[in-house]
Amino acid sequence: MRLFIAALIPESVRERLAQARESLRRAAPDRAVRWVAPENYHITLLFLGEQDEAQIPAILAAMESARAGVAPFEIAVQGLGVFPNWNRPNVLWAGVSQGAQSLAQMAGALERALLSAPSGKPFHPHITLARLKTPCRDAEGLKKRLHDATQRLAPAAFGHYALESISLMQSALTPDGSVYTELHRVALASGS
Ligand code: 2AM
Repeated sequence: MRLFIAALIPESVRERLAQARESLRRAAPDRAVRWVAPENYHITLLFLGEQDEAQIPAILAAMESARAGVAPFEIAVQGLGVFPNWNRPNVLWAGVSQGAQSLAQMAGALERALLSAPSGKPFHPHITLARLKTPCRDAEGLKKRLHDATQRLAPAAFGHYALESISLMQSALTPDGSVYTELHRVALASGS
């Protein structure tokens, strides 16, 4: 089974992101842009990839230890950008302007506990809104339309919420795209 650990997003933030998605989609209605369905929005803490079901207890234990000492904290979702950069946009994302440090602390602890070879890549908490297939026809035009549309949405504040748990998620690949299911939820350590 294909697994990842994520911080989920409440309905209020999801709705505001979905509104932005619609205005971006109108600005760049290209087939080269694969829009993520709003019900799938999340912040990935660690992608685990294909895992045996027998690994789940060890993964839950790592989640328990990563949340130790992390009380529920505020996450503000704000800003739009692309990975790796506007010359070669592959992923269009919404960013995190508050709470990034606590997310990074948990992501680091999960990576140390669960990956034999840490990626070494810096952790950039984000919500993927779309994936771009480039090169595509009129790639320059697409980049410009998307760039201008994201600039128009600035400062692009999508709301904030208290993160109270982290979730073990399963990703099933289907012809219609990925379907995510929450398998387990681990509460943050309230009061510590
Ligand atoms: P992304 O949002 O930046 O694309 C489920 O696939 C989640 O795991 C996605 O949010 C995805 O991040 C993240 N992820 C990280 N590395 C991945 C990989 N190698 N393959 C698929 N998803 C990955």
